[in-house]
Amino acid sequence: MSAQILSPITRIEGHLSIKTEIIDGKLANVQSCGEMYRGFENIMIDRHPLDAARIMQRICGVCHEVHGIAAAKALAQLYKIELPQNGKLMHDIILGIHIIHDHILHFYHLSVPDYIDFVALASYSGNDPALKGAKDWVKTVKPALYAQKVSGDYISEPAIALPFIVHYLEALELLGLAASALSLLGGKTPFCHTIFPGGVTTEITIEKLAKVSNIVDKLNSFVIAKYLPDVISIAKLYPEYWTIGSGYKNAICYGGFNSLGKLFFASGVIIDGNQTVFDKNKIVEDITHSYYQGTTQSFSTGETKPYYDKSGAYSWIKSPRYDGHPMETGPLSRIYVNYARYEGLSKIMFELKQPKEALFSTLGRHLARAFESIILGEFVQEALSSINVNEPTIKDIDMSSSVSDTGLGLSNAGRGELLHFIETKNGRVLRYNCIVPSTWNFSPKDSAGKHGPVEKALENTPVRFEKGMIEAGRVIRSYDPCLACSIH
Ligand code: NFE
Repeated sequence: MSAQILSPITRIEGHLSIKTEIIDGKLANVQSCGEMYRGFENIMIDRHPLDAARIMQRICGVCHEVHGIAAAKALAQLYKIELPQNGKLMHDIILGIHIIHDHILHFYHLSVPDYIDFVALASYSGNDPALKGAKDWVKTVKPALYAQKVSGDYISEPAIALPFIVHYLEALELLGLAASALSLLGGKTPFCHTIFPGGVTTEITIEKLAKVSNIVDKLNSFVIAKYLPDVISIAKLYPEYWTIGSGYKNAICYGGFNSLGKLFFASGVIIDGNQTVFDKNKIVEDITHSYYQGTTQSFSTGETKPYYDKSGAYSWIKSPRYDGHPMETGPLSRIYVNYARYEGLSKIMFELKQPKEALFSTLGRHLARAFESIILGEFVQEALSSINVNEPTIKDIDMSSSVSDTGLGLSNAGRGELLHFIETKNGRVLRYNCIVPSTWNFSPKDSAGKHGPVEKALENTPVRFEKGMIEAGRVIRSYDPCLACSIH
């Protein structure tokens, strides 16, 4: 069959199109195309380094805090400062709440509509005010929501579908609460303005901590009682997705959430099933098929020079590679690298009759995300109770320092591992580089002709419905794509 373009890919952040063929009923020759140029790294050039913690948050309206914190880490190294314990805890707490928020949003609002038919609402005749309200709203204000979806094997039996829709609505309320917790700690959200290299400028009081802890309790209860069981239900309803969307089975984790002084995420790398030690110097950005001048560059010397007419290029996303390998990153990569420590997860996999390796799949990514939400929820509560309100939350920086040096921030984000690198000369930025989770996942081919991770995961996906849109959509959205971030 001739090439076709799946576009727009909806319910994601930013602009992604997928070029593919369907050969023998399967997707083939897949290309992941990031469709716009942004240039945030170039915006930083010649600015004051501290601008990074503000400006780089604007890369994304979804994961703003994570860029603020990764920038803060790079700047802390640049200025050679050690954060006070409260500062370290606050960065991890903000990051943790943000990631739980993102995971709930991703599952209920961006992914459940791939599996559950919201038309089930039309047959609802009960008295639940939320469902009645949703039914009336959809019918009178947004009837298109009933009609506009790609063809597929959705579940529409009310007994199965309605609980998902109830949780979808509950999750909307919780996202508002999570955002208010982030505002209490971050000054506002999106774009928390209290995040600084030395910690946070937030005034911390017992009352504030209690309010945040109360919200985190609600998030944790929802995640344990509804989110995880709902993911398991989807897994039982669509077991074929344990093998669809597997990808390379390579994973990268930078480690993180160490502010409590004990191991949370250890760093590590899985290549072809073998675990090895993570070495940041093995990360490069290949730009052979990206619209930029050049071929391959190190994260510490590379540049971002747009070149739209470049022969062979098909995406504005670069291709990060680790020791030459395309790597998947995300909750799955963090959980997989640390799997030996998660008895609870191996029990779930045992009950689902799936081997650990099956986590590399469309369903595995959802399960890893739900599981990560549970362990991060526990972490955040412990971190909140470890804050000493009588101690400082920030270490000051000499803003007039004309530093000439480099700083590297290796951090975590909802969609995977995040790197910010800064180089300065006489107190001004010479070079800024970000390697972002969705850049790893949605990268185009490299100079060796190896597909990016999502391209690889889509290859051979069986197609039963129109253009393969629903099958491709499920695989793509299991990565929780953010194209705004991946291009930055
Ligand atoms: Ni725009 Fe982001 C996260 C970062 S992208 S959402 O999480 O960094 O992958």
